[in-house]
Amino acid sequence: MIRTRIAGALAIAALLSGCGGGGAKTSYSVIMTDFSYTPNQIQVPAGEQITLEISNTGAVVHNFIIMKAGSDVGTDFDAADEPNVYWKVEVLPGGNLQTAFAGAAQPGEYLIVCSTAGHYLAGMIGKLIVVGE
Ligand SMILES: [Cu+2]
Repeated sequence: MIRTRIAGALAIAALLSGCGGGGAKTSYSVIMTDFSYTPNQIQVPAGEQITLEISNTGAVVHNFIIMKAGSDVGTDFDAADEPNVYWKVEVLPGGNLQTAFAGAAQPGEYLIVCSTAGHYLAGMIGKLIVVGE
């Protein structure tokens, strides 16, 4: 009887952990404020459609920008960084929207930044972690 219960618990644990990249999810709620992302790190499975609900509780416009693999923004985000943007969404103060993007097929870490002048410097930085199967 006890043995059966342990086996059952293990089976449930295996179901909850799913397969591949524990902690990776395909949908997130992200809150942007002056000047941070919560959470500031999201983990997604490679090659999946990712849905985001993004709200801006700050006083100014914020962006959620995913930079291309290996791209940095230097000292602050400027026009030279535009070609390295993989995906971008802008949310007005008090705004809230639901959106989706195609998760990168290539596992790795991608920089998330806000392009409003000075926000990167103020620490408005996040990380997208794409994990393989
Ligand atoms: Cu910002």
